[in-house]
Amino acid sequence: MKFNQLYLFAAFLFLVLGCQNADQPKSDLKLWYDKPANASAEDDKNGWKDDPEWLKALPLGNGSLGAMVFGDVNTERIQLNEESMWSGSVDDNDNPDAREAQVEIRRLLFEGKYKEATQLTNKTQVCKGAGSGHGNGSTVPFGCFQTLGDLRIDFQNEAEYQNYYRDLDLNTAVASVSYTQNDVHFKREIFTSYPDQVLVARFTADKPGQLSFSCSLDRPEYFSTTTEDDQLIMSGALVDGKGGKNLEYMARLKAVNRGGELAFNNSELIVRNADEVILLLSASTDYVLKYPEYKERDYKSITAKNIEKAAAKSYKQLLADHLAEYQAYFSRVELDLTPEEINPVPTDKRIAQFKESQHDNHLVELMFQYGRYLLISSSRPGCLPANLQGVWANKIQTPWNADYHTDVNVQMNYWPAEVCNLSEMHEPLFDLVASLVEPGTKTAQVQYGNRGWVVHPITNIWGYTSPGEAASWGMHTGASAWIATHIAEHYRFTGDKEFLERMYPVLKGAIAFYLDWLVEDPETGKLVSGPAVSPENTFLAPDGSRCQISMGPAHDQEVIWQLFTDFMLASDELGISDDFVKQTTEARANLAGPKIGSDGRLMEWAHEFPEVEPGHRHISHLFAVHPGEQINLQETPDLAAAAKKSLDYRIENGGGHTGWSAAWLISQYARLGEAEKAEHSLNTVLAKSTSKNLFGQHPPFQMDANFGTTAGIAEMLIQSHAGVVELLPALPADWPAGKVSGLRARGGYTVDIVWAEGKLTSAKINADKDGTLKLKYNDVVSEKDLKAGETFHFSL
Ligand code: FUC
Repeated sequence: MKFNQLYLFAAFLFLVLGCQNADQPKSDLKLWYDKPANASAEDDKNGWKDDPEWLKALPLGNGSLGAMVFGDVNTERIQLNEESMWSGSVDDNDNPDAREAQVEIRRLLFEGKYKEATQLTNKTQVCKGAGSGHGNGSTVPFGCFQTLGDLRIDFQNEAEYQNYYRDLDLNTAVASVSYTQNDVHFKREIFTSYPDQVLVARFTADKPGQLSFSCSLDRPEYFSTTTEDDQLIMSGALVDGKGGKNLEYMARLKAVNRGGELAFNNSELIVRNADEVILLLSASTDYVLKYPEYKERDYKSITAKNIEKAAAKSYKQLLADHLAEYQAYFSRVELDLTPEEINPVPTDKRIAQFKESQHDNHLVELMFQYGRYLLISSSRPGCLPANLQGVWANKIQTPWNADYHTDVNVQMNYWPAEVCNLSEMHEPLFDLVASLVEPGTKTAQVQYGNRGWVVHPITNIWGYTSPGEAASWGMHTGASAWIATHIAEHYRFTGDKEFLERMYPVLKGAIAFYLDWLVEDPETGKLVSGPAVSPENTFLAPDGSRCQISMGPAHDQEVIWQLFTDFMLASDELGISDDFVKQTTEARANLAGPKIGSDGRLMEWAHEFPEVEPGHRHISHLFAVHPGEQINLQETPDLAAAAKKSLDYRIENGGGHTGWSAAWLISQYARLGEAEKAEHSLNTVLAKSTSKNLFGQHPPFQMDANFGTTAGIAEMLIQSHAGVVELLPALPADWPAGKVSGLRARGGYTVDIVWAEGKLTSAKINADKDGTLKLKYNDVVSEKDLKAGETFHFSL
């Protein structure tokens, strides 16, 4: 059969099969490659530079266990993570000198003496001790999220191989590798199971007795291996940053073979001539701090029990239980941008081609779902939240310690959680916030003599809440307000009153801090926050000096406004109207609000200062546009127009140059109804800040860009922050037809949308509870009373 006949026949097949699979999950949600990642490449364990081969490996995760599969043929490498694998320890970094100097700093700032104030702030307000070690904290108490180690599988075989293929299927969260060698077809399937808390790797061949390999476990430091009960065990302890050891960990590997035999020595598990092998790996640590249910964690027996339980199941059962749990989350949302064709090249080539073409709608679908996949894989209920690298890190000194940066990064990680129908994945963030109340209360007291609790721009698994070690970024006092705004957001989407009641004291504690922190600006009489920074940004003071510290930076004013608004909503929903609520309401009314500068842009600081870096990556003074609600097209058109001017100016001056920053711009422009500009920022992330395995890039690798991109795409298709559910608020011309199902809207709605020729054709809106739906498309707003469970079919 000649090529074009073959091609026509294939197309015909695709058509028939395509149609048959109309209601099947989209089977093309795969990252795939025709070459392995090189498992023998050395990683730079302490350098911030990315390791190129690691960024070709494929990520798996069950929330606490992370794995990167290289798919190499003769030596496979599965790089491993366990979410609590942190060096460091609980430490006191609160600075008792801060309180006294505060009044003086504020006086200097109100008098416009920014240089003197910045100097005094650097002297008296920053944390005591090493803080985060300027992002290199692996050997100081702050610590660092590190690799658990590597599972290396050596096949002692150098023969040529053909038909190589590897992929990660987002529908199943299974990575697979296959190739032919010496006329034998080999296959590997690997996944991390949440129900069974193990990594599962199955090795098969299409001829009997072909599987022979040795397995070893290692890491760059502080480990030993042994064998016990026919299992290979790696264990050790990490440094506490005070000259001793703290966190203890263990990884345990078991092989279940069919045919052939197993052998052991102290550092290897050896398989000979097996027909099939299932490797099971479990890992745990003695970390308890953030796990409310644990006082003591017997990590050794946890690993043993997980292995025992998993080994009692067949591979089929292990896979079925994994799929049932994983797909219950993943399959809730589908996006179809009706791509003309799916570019039939490996994913790394597609991302390279996108740099030129800037057009690949299926790649946009893939990136959208990949963000959902990564959130499910790095943030399951009961686990620690996704950190700067989700749950994946191959180093000892990970950039910025892979901590939780609270001046945009950890918040961005959770922007997709609600709108992309993964509300349960938000829970680890709330556990983190709740766990910061106790140390944050001490910081509020020691640093500022204030009630309530406070955190600054960085935290870790040891409860760090002190400022950072430099004023320029460390004095972000708006961080606790920002992270606490996720509480009301979760409530707006879920209507979960029990959750709101449980988190109300946490909200109230955050408010209490700001009611004590805010002071009246002698010039305006308005309440302002400070000394504070506009995260990590620098201005030129009237005397020409480069400063960061001021009173009333727009960002702080906006996040505090949002927090007060959230608290007023929560109090109203819970029927609480006490004096404290009254004080909060009055304080909100008296807050200094957003202002428009003489150039028509939204002001970043309370005064018009020339910017040192007009294209700065942070756009913190636009928090009120996104993710906040204080500025929006409907209620504050002038401020929205000024915000758009600020965004355009940022981009004209090189803004959006980090993955997360460009990802944020997608949502910002979408909120301002700027579809083409939102898409342009999306294309910037894909073209400039995306690795071969589609991991986001700061550079180095940083996962917030993935989560911000997924949330940005959703923000282009649906919005509900301004009291209406708006359909297709920022639909670019490049997406003329498509459909999306399962997105969520505030008020408790699940929404499906279909469009063609750039216009809405129909929508289905299902209501969680009784209420009045306000639906907006273009400028038309329609209202509909719906009962709980009722679905409203809307069409034009
Ligand atoms: C903040 C950002 C950086 C980086 C770091 C993790 O400091 O300003 O760009 O994302 O967090």
